Amino acid sequence: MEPNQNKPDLDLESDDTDLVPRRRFLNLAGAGLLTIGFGSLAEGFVGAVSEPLNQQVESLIFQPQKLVPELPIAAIEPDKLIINSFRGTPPIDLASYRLIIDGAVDNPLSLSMSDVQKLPFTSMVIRHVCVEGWAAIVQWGGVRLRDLIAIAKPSTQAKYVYFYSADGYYESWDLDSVMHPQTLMAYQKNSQPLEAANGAPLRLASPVKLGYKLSKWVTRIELTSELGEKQGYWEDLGYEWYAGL
Ligand SMILES: Nc1nc2c(c(=O)[nH]1)N[C@H]1C(S)=C(S)[C@@H](COP(=O)(O)O)O[C@H]1N2
Ligand SMILES: [Mo]
Repeated sequence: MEPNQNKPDLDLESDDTDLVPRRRFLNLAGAGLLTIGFGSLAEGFVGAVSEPLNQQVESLIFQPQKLVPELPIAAIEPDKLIINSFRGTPPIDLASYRLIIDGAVDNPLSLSMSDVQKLPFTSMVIRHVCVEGWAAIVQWGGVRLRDLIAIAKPSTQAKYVYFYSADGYYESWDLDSVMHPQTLMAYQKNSQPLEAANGAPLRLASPVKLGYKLSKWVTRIELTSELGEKQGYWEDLGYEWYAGL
């Protein structure tokens, strides 16, 4: 495919998944970040962007972050992941569902699940740890959050990331942990489509954070320059903010 430099800029509401300027993807692909399924996503791209990512984000992508060892698929413990929801499972209509990425970004996004699923798929088997005293080895499949964030083009002000969920849950994270290569927006659990109770259509999954940081039913990701007074549902009740594993 030849890049088409003459087409107009993005129309995020259109049906043909013009979510990303084409050259951005070529850049990411060149960096080895988007290795699977690249062709199909590139198919629909229009426009061109020549500015580099901001330096902070670029360094988070290119400086290798420490990987948490993953476990074999045979180690999964399907019965051990306890549904832990402060307010039950919110109803979500998949047809109208959108993941919003906004705030301190130059290219705000509104993505359907089919848009999200055009990004490279990643799978990992890790331990989910809840502060309430249980843990479970789980396989999660989905997209790297940093791929989504890179497409949204964080501005230099971006330092923190808020996650808002359909049940009213909210969380905030440091940008490093968000950009960690093992932090996923997951839509698969133990090789099956993610179930509603576990956060479908999209939830956070990461081996670098405790269970309460791993928001289910995420509808909006907001990049910010500061942490507000509200930092997270459990944090605002006294739990630790960083909550690293
Ligand atoms: N939106 C939302 N996300 C959430 C929660 C919640 O109540 N609402 N609970 C958290 C807690 S404390 C844990 S341990 C995990 C549990 O995930 P699971 O229900 O899929 O086992 O989800 C986290 N994410
Ligand atoms: Mo938890």
